[in-house]
Amino acid sequence: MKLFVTEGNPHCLKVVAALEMTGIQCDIQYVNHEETVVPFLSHPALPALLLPSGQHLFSSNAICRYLFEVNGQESSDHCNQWLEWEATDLQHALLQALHMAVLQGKGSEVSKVLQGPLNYLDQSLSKGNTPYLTGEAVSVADVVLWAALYPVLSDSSLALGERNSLKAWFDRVAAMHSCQSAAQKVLQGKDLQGMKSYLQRQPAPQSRQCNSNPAECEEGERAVSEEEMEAAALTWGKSLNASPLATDRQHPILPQEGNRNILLTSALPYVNNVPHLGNIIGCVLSADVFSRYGRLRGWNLLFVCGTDEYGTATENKAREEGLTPQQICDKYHTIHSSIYDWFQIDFDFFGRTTTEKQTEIAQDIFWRLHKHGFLVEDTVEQLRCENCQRFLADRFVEGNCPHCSYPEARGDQCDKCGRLINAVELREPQCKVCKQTPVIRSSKHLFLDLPKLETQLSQWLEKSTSTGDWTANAKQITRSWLRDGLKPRCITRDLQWGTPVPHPDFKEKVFYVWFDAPIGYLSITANYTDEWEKWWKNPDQVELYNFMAKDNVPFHSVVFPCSLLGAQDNYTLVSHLVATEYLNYEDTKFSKSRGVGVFGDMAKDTGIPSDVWRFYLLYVRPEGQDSAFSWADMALKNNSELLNNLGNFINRGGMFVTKFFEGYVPAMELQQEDKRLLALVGWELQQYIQLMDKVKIRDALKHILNISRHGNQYIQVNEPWKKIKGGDTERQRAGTVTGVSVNIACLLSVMLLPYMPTVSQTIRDQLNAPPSCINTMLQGTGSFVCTLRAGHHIGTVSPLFQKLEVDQIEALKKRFGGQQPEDEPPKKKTTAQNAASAQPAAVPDTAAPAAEVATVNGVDPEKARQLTQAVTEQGDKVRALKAQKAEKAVITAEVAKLLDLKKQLAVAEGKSPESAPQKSKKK
Ligand code: B3M
Ligand code: ZN
Repeated sequence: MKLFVTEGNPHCLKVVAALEMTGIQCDIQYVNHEETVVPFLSHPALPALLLPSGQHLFSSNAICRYLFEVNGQESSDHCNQWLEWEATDLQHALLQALHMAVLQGKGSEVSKVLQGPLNYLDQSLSKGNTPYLTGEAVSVADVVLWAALYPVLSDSSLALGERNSLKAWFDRVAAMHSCQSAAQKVLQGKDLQGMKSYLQRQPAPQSRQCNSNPAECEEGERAVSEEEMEAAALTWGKSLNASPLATDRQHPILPQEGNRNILLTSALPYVNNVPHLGNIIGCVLSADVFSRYGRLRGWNLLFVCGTDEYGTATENKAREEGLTPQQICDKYHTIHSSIYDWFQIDFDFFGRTTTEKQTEIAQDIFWRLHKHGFLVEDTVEQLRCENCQRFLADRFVEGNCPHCSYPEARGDQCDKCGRLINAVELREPQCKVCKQTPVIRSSKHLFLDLPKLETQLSQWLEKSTSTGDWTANAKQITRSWLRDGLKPRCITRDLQWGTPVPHPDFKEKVFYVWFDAPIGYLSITANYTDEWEKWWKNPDQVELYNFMAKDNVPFHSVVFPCSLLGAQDNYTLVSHLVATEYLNYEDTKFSKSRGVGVFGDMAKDTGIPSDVWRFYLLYVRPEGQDSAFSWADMALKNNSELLNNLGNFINRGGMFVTKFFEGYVPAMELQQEDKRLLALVGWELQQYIQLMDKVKIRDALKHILNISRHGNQYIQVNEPWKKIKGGDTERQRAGTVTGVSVNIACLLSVMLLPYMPTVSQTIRDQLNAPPSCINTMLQGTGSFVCTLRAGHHIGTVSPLFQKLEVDQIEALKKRFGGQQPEDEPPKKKTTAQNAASAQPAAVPDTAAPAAEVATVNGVDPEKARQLTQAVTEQGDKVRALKAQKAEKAVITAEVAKLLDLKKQLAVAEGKSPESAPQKSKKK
């Protein structure tokens, strides 16, 4: 038997403790978090126990039970019941608690999540009145529960409170030698932080009620102290910054002494493909959000990107389309540019790699490496496809990975285990184009001597990763590269389409794309400004952020830095390496060849605004874990978060000013309740800034939505539409609530700017907000200041978002799903059709045109709209009641009303398609 465990994983603590306690003979092997031990699981599941039969157990409680059974201690029903409770109730709360404490720095709030299960356990122990959970002797249940609770109960900083029976039991189990030794082995004496890397790999836990019914989900209000309230009120009264942020950029942007100078790159997209949503969120969109944010923070920032144009893939595409490689590059460079334009990616410069500057700089780096002795010559065996008459570089050969046996490994890298591969090492190689088996031929090549640079690299990495914001995956991938030991990397290729190798002995060759492409960052900057070296040879004054998807990490953290270190010209190396995980499409992968997924050029044909696309992609940004784009979810988030939450709140504030106060912001007299809200909002703003500074873009977005949720609740509780009809005091109260609300709306517009630039501007236009509101609120740690003072005249208010209808989403899903390409080809709209479709969300040429949605199935759109509004309001009411800790019966009654409204709404908008015959447009 063999037990596979990993450090810092609380489930591994259970099994190691069980092993120690039972004394069963079994090898323990420590593996890293990412390693997949159980062959048929697509995700690593640790711990895992390899049984003598060759099978695996991979549920920690099952492993513990098995070990006890082997030891002759069959688990009783009572025992099994505890194991069940642990796996369901306790684990859920624990994961949430650990997530809060370790990843969100909210240790003080952990007791809220844990008090339920801890009380239950304490009471059960005190009732049972036995030393152990199931009786007089220790059982597997004790070991499992003890290990599960160990991380939180042994950390006094969490202040979980005293529970006598629980404490006595816990200390009793903890005192056993086997438990102590297990804790030492798995957690290595580290505190909760030792579990960080494990937790970062877990899906973010959701609070339980929210899963099923967000409207009734009680967020668990944060407790606000008197001091916080007073501080918030003080901040609120501060004056606006005198000088608005200089928003027009003066090109060329160059580093300025004494400023925070940020050079920001997004991985250079391959020119030969239309990027899909996953590519867009991984690189350009994430980088865009951060650069917009950075500019708001007043950093001196340059954002460059461009198309990566050389290499076999381009040659191949040219062959496919009957064009020259240059023509392919020109054509697709334009396509890329227009896609990024549509997505409002605000590059300072979007260049390309096939330029003279590229040749100049790449060859210079090459000669420097040569001069300093970091290039070595070697003869290599290469795969050549005799059928296609060419050497099969990198991506044009596929086979079984020599390391992990993944069957679709490419010639340069395996997507499964992430390791680099030499094409000739692939088992059962195949030419990707013609599927023939290639032959091996030898030819002389140049190699970058990575082993010789390894010490220098490690020293630099040590510093960069500890001072900079490297994402966990970036650090982990880099670490595993170094751990495997560096090998020389071939930097030349037998191709035509590339930067020529200037060395006379290698005249026929070009540089390997991955040697060449990152130099593109430099050459693109050089095409932007002649003073490019002020950015790229200025490590003391420039911070470099690289944005990319995780498969690009090793080239940016190991190979390219080695090129620059070896070239010895005082280059600026990456300070912050920000890598996303993968975005899937529904429950599969994006695939151009299968026609699955939404590609950049199609997004605009959906009629869904660019800002909404941005919002949803950022909402599901694969930050810390893979995520998926889902149409249904996009519709849900649009309708619930954008329309009902954010849009609704902003619109209500503005409408009250317009309707009740003739468009002038009323006088505000803050009461305790208002100050409490200011404190809550201020806290969310601070969280947003902290997260954004650390490039946690998706997490930060949630705090924007929290603010409008607080705002909606505040309006709901205070009912300004009623108070405005009352006496003086009441009217004044309506004024304060309205004034505070529009000011929150203004703050929201600022926070939204990086995510939804158009909507953000629209809000400020509607509120007629002063430009200086932007930098006033985003300065330092953030301050929520009253920027729309009493007497300020706002503009015309109108709704910000549109509902996405079920049928419309279904139609889009069909169109992009790739399931029925024969019967539903994604036809191209003609210009005339485009112009004719007045409905922005119309899809005029598919089976279920969205423009018809409003009139089919006898749906009464007006009724549906009213009901949607009613559901929102009722939801807010329920939440408000819960927040006020109203009587249970009252809450239950209101929840029943809410459910009923929802039912009515469902009827009003969504008769199932099979029950209702499709009517034609003309009735
Ligand atoms: N073109 C790969 C990619 O788009 C590559 C990135 C180059 S960054 C210098 O995934
Ligand atoms: Zn071939």
